Amino acid sequence: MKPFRKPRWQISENEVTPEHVFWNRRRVLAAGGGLAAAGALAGVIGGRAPMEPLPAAAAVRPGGPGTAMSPMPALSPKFADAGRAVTDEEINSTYNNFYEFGSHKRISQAAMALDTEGWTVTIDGLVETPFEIGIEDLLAKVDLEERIYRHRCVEAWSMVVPWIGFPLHRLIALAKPLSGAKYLRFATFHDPEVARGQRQHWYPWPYVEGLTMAEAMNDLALLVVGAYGKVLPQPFGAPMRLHLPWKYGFKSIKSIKRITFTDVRPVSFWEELAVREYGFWANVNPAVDHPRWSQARERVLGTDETIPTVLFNGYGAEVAHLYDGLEAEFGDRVWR
Ligand SMILES: Nc1nc2c(c(=O)[nH]1)N[C@H]1C(S)=C(S)[C@@H](COP(=O)(O)O)O[C@H]1N2
Ligand SMILES: [Mo]
Repeated sequence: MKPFRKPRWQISENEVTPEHVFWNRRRVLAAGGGLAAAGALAGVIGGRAPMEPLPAAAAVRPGGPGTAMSPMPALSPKFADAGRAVTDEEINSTYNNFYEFGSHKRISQAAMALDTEGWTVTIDGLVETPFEIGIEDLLAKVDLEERIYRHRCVEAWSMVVPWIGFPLHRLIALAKPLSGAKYLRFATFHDPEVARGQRQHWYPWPYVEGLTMAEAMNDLALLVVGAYGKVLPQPFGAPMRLHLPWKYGFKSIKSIKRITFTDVRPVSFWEELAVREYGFWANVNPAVDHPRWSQARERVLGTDETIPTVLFNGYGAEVAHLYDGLEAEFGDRVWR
């Protein structure tokens, strides 16, 4: 996914806080006990003057990204087995697409700079009443479950991930969309100070993705807040991302800040960059090649294997009906 050459002046990743420093800060906070102690430490370590009052959210957040999910949600019987081995966590967390932090795979350290404390998501557009909600408050309104999903990137590699999350239709129920709402538009943050990839101004930041209402209501569409038994770590798209296992990976937007219900089909980040190569539907289909490479097979991360790619990434029984008759209107666009 590289329509542009990386310029020579691109900032190197090692200017960002090393991972071990970050994790130590989290551990100190967790061990700090009382809120006052945690607050004082956060003030000092975070570089804030000790006198300055801390925002409440920073002091009371029980577990930051990467801490154990507690209580651990139950494994969904329907998605307990993806038919292939779960990808090793270490491999998965050091091979990521997260262009906000660089247009390459080794963004995991840089992404640690993303501060998710006090993170809110705005729900707006064609809904009864627009609102902004904190992640903790949102999680108090839904039931979490663990689901093991296959993931197929448009770049012809794949992995298997034990996600923790809740169906997107639960959030849609909370949002109470109006009858005119036909699409959901998802957008991430825009903070070039922290996300240095966003200084690459030729990209159309923020990252945007979209779904039809019918796709979003499908039970497979998962809002993800954890992985591998942990609160979702930053490289995976903390604090909340989408996962759509039947579509190419770029549809599964990370670090969501805003969900807008609309009657206009959203134009996604990749569609805007290269409309011939990446479109709105992007359903996995081994028979329709990317303009620059075959989609017939996929490289399985963590193994030496390539395996045949399967229509809808093997989730056709759940989602194929959503696309009945669509090829007549959109042709191959349904598949990229
Ligand atoms: N915000 C944002 N979301 C994103 C991306 C991105 O660059 N930015 N990359 C996408 C792509 S191409 C893929 S394959 C998956 C990768 O998810 P992973 O890093 O957890 O494997 O995230 C998707 N979501
Ligand atoms: Mo991807």
